[in-house]
Amino acid sequence: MPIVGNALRIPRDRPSEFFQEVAARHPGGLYRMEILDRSVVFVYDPDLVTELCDETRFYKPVDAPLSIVRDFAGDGLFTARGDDQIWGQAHRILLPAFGQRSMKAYFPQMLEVAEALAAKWATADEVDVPADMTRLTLDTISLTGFGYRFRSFESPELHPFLRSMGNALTEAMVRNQQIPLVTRMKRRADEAYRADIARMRELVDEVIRERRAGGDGGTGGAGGVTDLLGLMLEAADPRTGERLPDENIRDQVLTFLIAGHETTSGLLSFAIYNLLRNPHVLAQAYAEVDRLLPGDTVPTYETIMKLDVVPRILEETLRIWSPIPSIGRAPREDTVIGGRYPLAKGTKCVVLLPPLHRSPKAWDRPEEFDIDRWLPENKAAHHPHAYKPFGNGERACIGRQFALTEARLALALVLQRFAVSDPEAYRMEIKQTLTVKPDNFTIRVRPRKPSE
Ligand code: MNH
Repeated sequence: MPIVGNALRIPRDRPSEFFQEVAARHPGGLYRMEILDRSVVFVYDPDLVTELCDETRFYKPVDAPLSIVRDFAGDGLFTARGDDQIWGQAHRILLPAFGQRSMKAYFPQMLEVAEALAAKWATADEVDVPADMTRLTLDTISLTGFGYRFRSFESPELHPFLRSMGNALTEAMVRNQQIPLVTRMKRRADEAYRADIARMRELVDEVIRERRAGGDGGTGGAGGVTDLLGLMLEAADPRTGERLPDENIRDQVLTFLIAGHETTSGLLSFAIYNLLRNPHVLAQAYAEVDRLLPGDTVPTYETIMKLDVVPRILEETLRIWSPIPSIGRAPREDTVIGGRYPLAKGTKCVVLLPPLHRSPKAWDRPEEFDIDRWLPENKAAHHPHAYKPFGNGERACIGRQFALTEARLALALVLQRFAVSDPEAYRMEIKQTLTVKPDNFTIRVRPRKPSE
């Protein structure tokens, strides 16, 4: 259609499933669609994606929807433009907070939050998995990153920050498919959007204020390692010698509060779903946890790093159900991919992760949940660019190790303590904001008896 293109055909609450359905009808591995004033090329053939992942030819463009998310995440790492020097500066300052040594230092705090989840589940019968995984991951990033306690497990309601965040992300998605004139006309929606952004910023200011009032550099709880906020407040960029401006610190804190929890809670929820659908894998996982964490052994960082089945469950979950359904790429110059598809400089390309991760060209029995794909001997034979749950290149996820450490621990603790089941055999319903996760997913949990 004129002006809006195909925008009206794209369902607002599940755009990613729509793009996937179109992909299923176009087995060639790419298609182009006009959306508003943009011409977008969707790509999911592993060999074409390989070309898009070449950093000398393509970059991550910060256009819609990320340019809309900038309304609240500003110049945080996720939404900053790659050629803007603030991105490099923040990236270099924060990188040390994501190394192995930091993960080990955060471990006691990760355990404290995981124990809060286990304590809640010990007295529960039915639990809302995505809601509790959201509590877990939000409390974990805020405690380890900023020394701030949300205490989400103490409240039956999710924290108001999450409501504002959910509203703002939903509005960003709506705006992504709406012409700017309509966005300007919807005054009410705009007021609500601004109010939600203001509420999120208030919380960020409180987090920073608390730290400054406390007077320590963030080396407090984290075993002598400076946490994210400590680094941002104290450290200078090794290259330019400059510190981050206050305004950028606010953008980063909000970015980490969002990026640091939305995806990992989705991963954990999808992982539990996969275990329930695949009882033989669940049995393998119980056997591993009983061997490494018998009885009520308290998990240590070292034990968690010895797990083998649990991390393979997480890797396979990220293949079949990627919490981030797509990443954006654009060519630096006019180019041709696949030897025959011309792309003009700056063309918006979207790598669709679900069809890439299930491409028959790269994966045997792609629909099957098979954790043995991730055995070292099988991994070596994978297509090099058919698995991108953490994105690509220099703009790939900085929090990957953080997420995987946190998720290994949480899943291991759940398996050590609980027999999980879903008597009603949950059927997957996807809820999408910027990320996707299961909706209305409740399960039954029972404390485990030694023989179970
Ligand atoms: Mn994470 C970027 C996926 C957990 C912080 N993350 C990305 C990208 C993907 C991604 C994909 C690249 C997006 C793009 O190309 O536009 N992230 C994940 C997944 C998980 C995850 C699947 C969990 C599972 N991410 C985390 C955690 C944190 C985090 C945990 C923080 C503690 N992620 C980020 C940040 C970026 C990012 C910050 C932006 C990095 C950059 O561009 O410099």
